[in-house]
Amino acid sequence: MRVRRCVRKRPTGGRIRVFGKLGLDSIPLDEPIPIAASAIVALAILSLLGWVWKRGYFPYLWREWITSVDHKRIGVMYCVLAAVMLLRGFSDALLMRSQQAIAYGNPGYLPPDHYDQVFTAHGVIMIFFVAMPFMIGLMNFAVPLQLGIRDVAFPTLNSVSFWLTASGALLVNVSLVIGEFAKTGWVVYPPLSELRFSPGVGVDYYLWALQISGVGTLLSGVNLVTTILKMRAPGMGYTRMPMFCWTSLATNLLIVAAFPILTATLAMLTLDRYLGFHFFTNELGGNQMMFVNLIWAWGHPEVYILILPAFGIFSEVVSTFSGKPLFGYRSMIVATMAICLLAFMVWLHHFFTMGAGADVNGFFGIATMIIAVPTGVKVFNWIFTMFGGRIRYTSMMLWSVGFIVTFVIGGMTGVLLAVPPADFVLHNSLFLVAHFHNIVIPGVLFGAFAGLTYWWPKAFGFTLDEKWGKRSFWFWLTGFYVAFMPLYVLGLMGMTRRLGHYNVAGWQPWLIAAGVGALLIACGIACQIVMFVVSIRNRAALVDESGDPWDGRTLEWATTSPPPIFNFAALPDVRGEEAYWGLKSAAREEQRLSDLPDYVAIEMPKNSPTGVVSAFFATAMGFALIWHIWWLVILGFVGAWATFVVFAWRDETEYEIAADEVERRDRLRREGKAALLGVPDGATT
Ligand code: HEM
Ligand SMILES: [Cu+2]
Repeated sequence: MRVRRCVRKRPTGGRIRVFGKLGLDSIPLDEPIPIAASAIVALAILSLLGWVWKRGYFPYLWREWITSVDHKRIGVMYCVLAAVMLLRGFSDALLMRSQQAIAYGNPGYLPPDHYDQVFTAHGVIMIFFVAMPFMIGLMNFAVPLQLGIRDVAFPTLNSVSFWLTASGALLVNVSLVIGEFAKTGWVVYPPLSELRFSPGVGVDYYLWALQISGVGTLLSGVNLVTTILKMRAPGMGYTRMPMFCWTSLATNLLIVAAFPILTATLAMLTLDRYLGFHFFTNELGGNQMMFVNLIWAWGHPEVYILILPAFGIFSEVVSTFSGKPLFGYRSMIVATMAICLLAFMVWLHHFFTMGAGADVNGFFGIATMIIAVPTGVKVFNWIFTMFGGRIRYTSMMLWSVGFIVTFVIGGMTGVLLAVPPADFVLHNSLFLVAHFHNIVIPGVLFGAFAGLTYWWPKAFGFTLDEKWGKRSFWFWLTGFYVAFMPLYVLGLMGMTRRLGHYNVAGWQPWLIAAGVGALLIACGIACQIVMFVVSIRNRAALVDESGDPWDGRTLEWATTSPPPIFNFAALPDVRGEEAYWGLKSAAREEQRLSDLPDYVAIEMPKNSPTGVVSAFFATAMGFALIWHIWWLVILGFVGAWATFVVFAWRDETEYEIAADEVERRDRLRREGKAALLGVPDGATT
């Protein structure tokens, strides 16, 4: 995200350039903002690394986290990645909000070249490296626990997926210092993104960052679909799965179906840019509308890939904190699968103005509106779950109620945009920008925050500070309204999106208001940082001994907090919906815990550096492809491939945890449960 002159191929006079297009002039030493920003970031990273090194934490991090194939650890790392990238994506948002607040009748402080990179980077980072890793991380963490199993289907592959995602995020951040990022908007429409109009490396950073992380996403989709279809605890039929597992299944089916489209589309644009193909050029048979069709054939399902897991989280939270089973569980499943199917039938609403004609537009407009039906079913189910319940207004419940109210507004403006004649007026305006933030902020971010707070004690053994959590919620909620409601007005006033400066006096007050909203959101983020610090400091007081701090209903609360590496000493025997609630009720009624199982040794997968090492090579390969450093491309590719093969060849991929140890851990768990439920300790009987 920085200003660059076009990097044109220079005649090399017959010399071979060892570093491709890369040279000292690729680093923008003459531009203070990116250089200062990256210097600060580099300093922070170096001091963090220095601290880790000095304290001797490196071996621990390597052994327990970086090479871990444990789904819980990988889930946590995804969330850390998402949280860090949220800070980056939000800084971009602050840059845009402050620029637009002042840039009436003057150029503001960000030159156009720079501004264009900022909005592109913001969109890309928020979608691919904040929303996606939050959702994939939470699914990774919670789904195997909820299913009552020990890990995902392919644990090592899971680690590969994570590290490839991290590799993509790294490449996007490298573009801040070396070269430039795309200036095309986050869906890189040709012909603007073709070599002719974007000759720099910005679009290439975009292409390779998304291809590498996209492979990771596809693999994790395959992994989770397999896990959910094949690996549930005994007795856990499909209609006994927690709602979060259902929405995760739908999400991962969408990933498996949609991400290959993205891969193919970006590959074709890559061929255009690297080898002079003409898939999407204006001349020689190319068709740019083909790109627009394809990218949205992925892009619309992507919206549901992000939102469905959040729907699942809200379902768990609303039911738990209303003290009731989820209302209309089966209708919720039908609604989820209906959304999953409809997600593939509406993509054309992203380009009603293409000129497909009234009939086609009418069809896609109506198909889009139909999605409101299953979504409405869900909203009513959440409300009916709360109705008559004993509601505990924890911060998680606040995020959920804030979501329901706000999301309904965003949904309605979406139905409005689905009316083709209305879209002809509003498309490409700030009305659209307001609409989709009105969906993704409550729908995805609030869901992620609710999920983080909900499962944090499961991951770390202590709860998060509620006072700071609630403060953060109120700042985020009010900040959202102040930042985005003005954009609806601005859209209706005719302000188009992606404007770096403007000369309509009437717009400025609304843009200043939007800037104030962004500052309120910044306070919300600050409260979250305080929340983490305060909670970690007070962890002794916030400790969760029972493994079940929220009086939960699903199986993740049956094990300890944090769970042992194998999650469950014996796989739970599921006898109905809400498996853990059933176990708890039975224990209370019979005044005893379930019988002691026969403890046997458990085999768990060994940690593996496959993920991190192959992602290291993949990053090198991506960087080399961006800069045309062909020897490094080959080295990176061979390295990644060889790593994969060498580690796949290992004979011993599992280790054993002795039955004694399993028993010891489980007796501790039973003591906690006995104390929680007020029944005599089953371990002694
Ligand atoms: C947290 C507060 C956020 C603020 C203040 C914010 C602000 C903005 C602004 C000012 C723009 C440019 C609008 C224009 O075209 O003039 C924008 C664009 C965008 N934002 Fe956000 N945003 C936020 C969060 C998010 C989140 C959470 C996501 C997605 C998960 C997101 C996705 C996007 C996308 C895709 C674009 C379009 C980029 C493009 O035009 O290519 N934003 N945002
Ligand atoms: Cu759409």
